[in-house]
Amino acid sequence: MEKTFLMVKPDGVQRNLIGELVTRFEKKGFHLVGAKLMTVTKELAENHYGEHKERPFFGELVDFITSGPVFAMVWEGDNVISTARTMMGATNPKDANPGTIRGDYGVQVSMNVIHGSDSPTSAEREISLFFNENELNEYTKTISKWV
Ligand code: IDP
Repeated sequence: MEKTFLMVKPDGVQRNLIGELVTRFEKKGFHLVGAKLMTVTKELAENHYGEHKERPFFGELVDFITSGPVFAMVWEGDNVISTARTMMGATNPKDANPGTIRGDYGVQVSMNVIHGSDSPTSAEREISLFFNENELNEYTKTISKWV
């Protein structure tokens, strides 16, 4: 079953949105496999956002993601990578549709509430950057056959 890495960014944690965001993915029917509140080190931030190293906002991005705790999660489900991206909305909250997470809760592109892997390759990479194998839980809910 497909897995993705989702992270409530420091602004989402500060604004008490963890529960709301977890609820959205739970109610959608996705399956929580791992979760933790953690502070991202500079090294982890630079690795995670490595593809943006040459962008002018890279320093600001690393400073922001390390500025306070994040809530890191692994979710499982059919097509979860792209469906979670749809639920998150466009990168810039200005362009994100109402009903999406960034459309409903974000204002600025630099503080856009949530991160989600954008492909199977990045999901695999990001899950292994943030979680050890023993932090991922394989279990079945009886409801799983209904969703
Ligand atoms: P994504 O988070 O929707 O996948 P990416 O293009 O991978 O978007 O960018 C990573 C993060 O970098 C974004 O979520 C956003 O917070 C930040 N970012 C993107 N563009 C800008 C910008 O122009 N200024 C400041 N931050 C930006």
